[in-house]
This record gives sequence, structure tokens and C-alpha cells, in this order.
Amino acid sequence: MIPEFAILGHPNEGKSSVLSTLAEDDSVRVSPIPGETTVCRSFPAIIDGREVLRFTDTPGFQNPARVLVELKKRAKSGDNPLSDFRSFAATVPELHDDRELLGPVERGAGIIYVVDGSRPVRNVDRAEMEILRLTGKPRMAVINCKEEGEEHLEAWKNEFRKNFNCNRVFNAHRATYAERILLLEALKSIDQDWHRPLSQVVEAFRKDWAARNDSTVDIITGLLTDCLSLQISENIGPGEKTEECRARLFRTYSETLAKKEKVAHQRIRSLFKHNIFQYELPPHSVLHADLFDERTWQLLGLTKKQVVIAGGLGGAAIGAGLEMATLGHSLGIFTVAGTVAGALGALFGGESFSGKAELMGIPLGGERVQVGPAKAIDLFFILLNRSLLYYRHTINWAHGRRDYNKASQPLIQATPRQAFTDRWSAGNIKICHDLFKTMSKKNSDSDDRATTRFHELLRTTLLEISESE
Ligand SMILES: Nc1nc2c(ncn2[C@@H]2O[C@H](COP(=O)(O)OP(=O)(O)OP(=O)(O)O)[C@@H](O)[C@H]2O)c(=O)[nH]1
Ligand SMILES: [Mg+2]
Repeated sequence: MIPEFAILGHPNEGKSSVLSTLAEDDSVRVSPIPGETTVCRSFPAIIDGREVLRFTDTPGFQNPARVLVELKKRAKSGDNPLSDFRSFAATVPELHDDRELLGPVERGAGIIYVVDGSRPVRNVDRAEMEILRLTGKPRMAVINCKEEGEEHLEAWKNEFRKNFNCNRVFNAHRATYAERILLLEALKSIDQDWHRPLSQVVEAFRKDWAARNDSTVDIITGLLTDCLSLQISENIGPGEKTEECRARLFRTYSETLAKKEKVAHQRIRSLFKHNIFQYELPPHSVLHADLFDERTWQLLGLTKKQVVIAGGLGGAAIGAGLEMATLGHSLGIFTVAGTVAGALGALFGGESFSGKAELMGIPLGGERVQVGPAKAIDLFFILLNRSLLYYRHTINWAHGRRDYNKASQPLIQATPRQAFTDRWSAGNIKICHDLFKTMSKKNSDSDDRATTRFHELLRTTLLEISESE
């Protein structure tokens, strides 16, 4: 049987938000107006096309004091007080929601009771908790604090100890992958019968997460290969200066890279099941800056020390990297990008040919200008760090969050460096360097060993990001 958990509680406490985050489903209806959920709705957790777990959203209690009285009456006289109560409530319109929310419990669902732990415990809450205790079903309490402050937590926990098998703090807006796994692990302990199936579910979740990370590794490697090997060329127009043509080409080149990056990031977004809402990036995120913005290069490129390490590894690519770190600023590369592209040649292979251009063996005549493949290893690190930033933001954006429209200023303050690769060892820099060399060589065969080692490095990095706070 598929384990089912009903999310119960008072109206507007965040039941649907908790469910949305737990089930990674952004289609769950959430609203600031109490009474949003009026009927039960089940959300299956599907892994490999198979339903492994089911969470059921329910309306909030409307008349807990009355329900408690009715239930207690039936507990004294009948064998099945819950179903007796539900039959009775079917004839009382004002008990509609209370009857509805107990439906999943009657059919055997475990209980996840959600409270907003940032407010004090009231008598209605005590009545709700007692109702749940009277059902005799395995139950866990979840504290979802809607506001900051912990002054009421101890009081809540004291109440929970009397009525629940266990309790946990779980925030619908901030819970991470690691916290979701911890909650599922805790559910195992509320009933012995669920230990085995839930262990399998947790195992399936972990495997599924690893598979998503593997796909992310492929997406990021694909993006790097695509961007670093990108090469575009064009004939210099009649009366056009070589520099102008080069600048025009560089603009096309940078726009093409930006498009490829966007597509890759959107693929990561859908892998992690953010289907409906376009969540915002934090206002201070360096991702708001363009790929060729000076700040991007300063914050996400190699550190000075790493440039020296990379320089020691040799190869034409590195000269450009060194030049970037030491001369990039004084050359004014960033401010001139797109206008005077002369200095970009060192970084992006802005070559021009005369008389070499041909199509199917036919010389085209005139001059031809070419941009790419990239010679600066910095671009490799920038694309990589930007993807890792995007990944971290995506996996930590809880599905239950709905504050998408909060004005976000595209500010980029003088933030500290945000690069994941800053602390990478010389060995890791070499792994990237080896792969970069094969990527940026024209017509090169891919180097399987370099790719494999890079995949391993990236997989470990993603796992570290998933498991960090
Ligand atoms: N700041 C903050 N707001 C939250 C949190 N959880 C829920 N909310 C907000 O609280 C409001 C109610 O959330 P819902 O998840 O719809 O609550 P519910 O318990 O399902 O409510 P009903 O269906 O009406 O019973 C929404 O505006 C949520 O965005 C939280 O952890 N932090
Ligand atoms: Mg709801």
C-alpha cells in the first residue's frame, strides 16, 4: 500500500505551503486568505513513473471544540468513533470542512499537523490536538514559523509531547532538500509499519536527487562545451572597418553565449520541478550582471592565486587568463567590449583573414573576421560558477514560496566574491584546464578522461551544495 499522509491544522497556518515544499509541487494552492483549501486533494510523489508516497491537503478545522465534544461522545459508546462522527457530520452543513478534513484519516492516512509556531498556543489548538490523539492514528507535529522569533516554541513543544509521536521544525519557505529528507526520515519513526516502506521512499528520493544532479552535470558540461568551442565568422562588409566588423561579431558572440546559458539554466529549473512560477534571484546576485560585465569577471573568474596555478600548467589559453587578471582592467576590455574589440582578440580569438575565406572550395574574396573559440580559461570558470549559483538558488527555492513578485532591484553591490571554485585546489584547476584545452581547440576530439574527471568533480560539488545549509 502507498503510504499516505494528511496535512491537517488550523486555517491559514501554512498547511498547503508545507505540502507544496514537501512534495516539490508548485501547483498547490496557497493564499493569505484563510479558507483557501476547501476540499481534500492528494499529491502523489512520483519517482521513475511510480507513485511512492501521497500527501493529502485538507481544509482547516472550523469547529474544533464541537468536533471534540461529538467525537468524545462517540468514543465512549461506539467502536469506530471517527466514522460515526463523519456519518453524523454529513447532515450538519457547518461541519462540512471538519468532516472533509478527517476523511483521509478515516481511510488510514498518517497525520502531519501543521502549526504556525510564531504565535502562542490557544485553546482551539488544544482541542484540535486532542481530536487527532483520539483518532489513534500515527501523527507528527510540524512547526512552520511564519514570522521570526522563537518565544512560543517551547510552549508548542510541550503540547506536542502530550499528543504526538514526534515533532519537527520545518519551514515551508526555507526548507532545503536535506531538511525534506530529514522530515521523511522522522516520519518513519511514528509507526513501525511504515518503517520499511518509508525507508524505501527515502532511498528512492535520494536516488532521484542524485539522478537530477547527474543530469545537471550533463547540462553544465554541455553548456561549457557549446560556449567554449563556439566560433562565428563573417565577411567584412563593403566599406566596413575590420574593427567594426569584429565588434559586431563579438556582440553576436556574446548574445549567443547568453542565450545558451539561459536555455541551460531553464533546463536546470525544470529538472528541479519549478514549473509554474518564475522565481526571482536575490537582489544582490551577481547573476543579474551580464556574462561580460566587469563585475562578473572579477567575482566569478579565477582568483589571482589560481591564475598563477593555471599559468604553470602551460598552454596558449593561459596567457590570456593571466593577461585578464593583470591587464584586463587597465586595458579597459569591459568598457570597450562591443565598440573597440581589438583587445578582445587575445581572449576570444578575434582573428581576421584575408583571401582565405572560401565556401565549398570557392574563395569568397574580401576579408573575413572570426570570433571564438574562447582562449581565456576565465570564461570556463565564469560559466561554471554562474551555473552553480543558479543551481544553488533553484534547489533552495522552496516550492511553497509564493512571494515571487516582491520588487527585486537588479542591484549588484560590491559583494564579496561568490565563486564556488575559489577554494578549489591546484588539482581541480588542472582538471578544468585539461577539459578547457580540449573544448577550445578547433575540431578537437573530446578527451574522455578529462571529461570523466570533470564530471566527478562537478558531481561532488553539486552534492556539497545540496547538503549545505
Ligand atoms: N512568511 C511565511 N509565510 C508563510 C509560510 N507558510 C505559509 N505562509 C503564508 O501563509 C499564508 C497561508 O498559507 P497556506 O499554505 O495557504 O495555509 P493553509 O493552512 O493551507 O490555509 P487554508 O487552506 O486556508 O486552511 C500564505 O500567504 C502563505 O504564503 C512561511 O513559512 N513563512
Ligand atoms: Mg490550504
